[in-house]
Amino acid sequence: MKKTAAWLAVHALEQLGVKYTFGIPGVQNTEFYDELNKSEQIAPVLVTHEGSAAFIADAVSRVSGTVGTLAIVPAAGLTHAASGIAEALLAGVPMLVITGGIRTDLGKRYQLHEIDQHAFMKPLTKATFHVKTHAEVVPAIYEAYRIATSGVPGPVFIELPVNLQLMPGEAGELPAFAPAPPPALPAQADLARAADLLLAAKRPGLFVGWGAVDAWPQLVEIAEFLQAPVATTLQGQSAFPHNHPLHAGFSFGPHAVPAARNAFAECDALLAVGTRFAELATGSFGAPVPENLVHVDIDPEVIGVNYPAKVALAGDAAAVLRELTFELRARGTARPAAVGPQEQIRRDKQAWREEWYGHDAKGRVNPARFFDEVRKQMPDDAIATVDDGNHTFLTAELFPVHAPRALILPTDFNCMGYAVPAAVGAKLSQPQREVFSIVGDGAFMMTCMEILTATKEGLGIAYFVFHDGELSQIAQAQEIPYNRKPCAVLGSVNLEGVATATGAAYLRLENDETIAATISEARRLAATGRPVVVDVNIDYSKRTAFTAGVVKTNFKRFPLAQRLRMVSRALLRKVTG
Ligand SMILES: Cc1ncc(C[n+]2csc(CCOP(=O)(O)OP(=O)(O)O)c2C)c(N)n1
Ligand SMILES: [Mg+2]
Repeated sequence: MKKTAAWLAVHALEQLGVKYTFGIPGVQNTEFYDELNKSEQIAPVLVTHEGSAAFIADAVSRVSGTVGTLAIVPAAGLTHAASGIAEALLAGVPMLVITGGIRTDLGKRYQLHEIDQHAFMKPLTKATFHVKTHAEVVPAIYEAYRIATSGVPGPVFIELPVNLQLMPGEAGELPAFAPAPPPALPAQADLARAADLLLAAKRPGLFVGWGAVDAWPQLVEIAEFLQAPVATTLQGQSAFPHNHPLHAGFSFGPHAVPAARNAFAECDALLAVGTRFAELATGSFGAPVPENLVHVDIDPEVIGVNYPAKVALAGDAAAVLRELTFELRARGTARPAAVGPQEQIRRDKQAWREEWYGHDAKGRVNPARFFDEVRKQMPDDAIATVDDGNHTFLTAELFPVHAPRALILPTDFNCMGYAVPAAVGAKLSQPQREVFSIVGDGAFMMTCMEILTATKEGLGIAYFVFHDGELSQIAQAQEIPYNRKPCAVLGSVNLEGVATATGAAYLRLENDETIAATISEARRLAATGRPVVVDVNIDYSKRTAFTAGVVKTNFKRFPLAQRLRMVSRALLRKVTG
């Protein structure tokens, strides 16, 4: 069969169930765009910046389980998109990155957008494909999809040279898509050892990451069987229901909220599922991980890297947990709730709430009152996209997540600018669900023009911008050691102007009095299919447990001489102003 590579690529994407591509056309992919435009299944969506396109595609993958796809120009589009591609790589999020490519039939150098894209993409993707013939197009895209979705999912890059897109060539018989086989289960003996170890523990605990996000029922069953408290990673917040009596909080240890700190204080065996024990998840490696560690992950390479595991269980989270539950049940009956930490967790959570409610927000918006009202009004399955900053940890400590994949955010790559475009991807792929963002003013400025895409697509998204005028997460880290905060105070941005420029509605949330009415008005406006910018006069004067704890963990780790140097510099600056 003679076809162009543009036709073949669209055919392959259709077979894979792709519904949208995100990007900006250029001379080396207009043919691809023309075929996308012809497709009845796929809608190519124009963005304002390819960096946003990658965050949008990431969100599509995270909330829908399908694979977000980029259609971008080589080199310039790809370097713009790189931040979102890297975020997806470190977050284990599948993505297809398709660029045009320079001509392979001219024998000329210094073509437009000519760089070695594959060298550039190598550390940011799981694999790269440079298609050289028409017959390779469909198999390459199928293989890219299999790689993107199997093991730890991640982005895969495909370059389609413009000459192949333009001119038809012999593609041969088109193959049918065959998915990758499911991963193997761990050995029965290892499952048995894990069960014995967990049952022998007095205070077993569960620590769950994004890798366990599709294993809710299995996690709930094991947690209840063992009466074990459950802490999540930052990315894995939606891997366990926060309204379950065994949910303790984000992470555990000195940087966690009191419920999680106390529930894990005497933890003598940990079942960790779908987490790599990365820096953010562990509060800069301050979490007291017990020696008796059962580590479940789809990637055997991550098991035991930061903390040695007594039992390594490689495999899919839900499947491994099903087998493990079977082993546990074979050894006896579930522990009664009365012996577990439920009552302590309930009391600690309530006291934490009261402490926050007692905090004087000085005429601004109290974060706890704000998040409680959001939770009260939003349906359980509403999707929150969050960015990176102080607002991230406030959300993690104060906003209860009630559905799997219902809260997404940048974590290990930790790229600001995620939340605004991610909400576009979330709402496009889940139009029946409410979508809102919690975004810092600094992060908002990075990608706020993408609201235009939301307006153009008729996407009702409530953007709650925490407007404190600072890069607060960094300013807080500067204040104590340096007694000054260079480059962390933002220029005063007119958010109403941004809303007007992008076609969004605008609301100001001034203080605690109007929280309920403003959130409800934002939801009403969003329901009309229009984005809304809510300018939140947030109070940041109370530190998060995370920031306070991580500062201590890192400080304690310094050698004495360095600690003294830092303290004396801070004191000197305090005295001398
Ligand atoms: C692309 C990028 N640049 C810089 C940083 C460093 N950084 C992390 S949090 C933060 C502050 C974010 O400020 P804002 O969005 O206003 O949120 P706030 O902390 O005020 O809630 C900065 C600068 C980053 N993570 N990503
Ligand atoms: Mg800020």
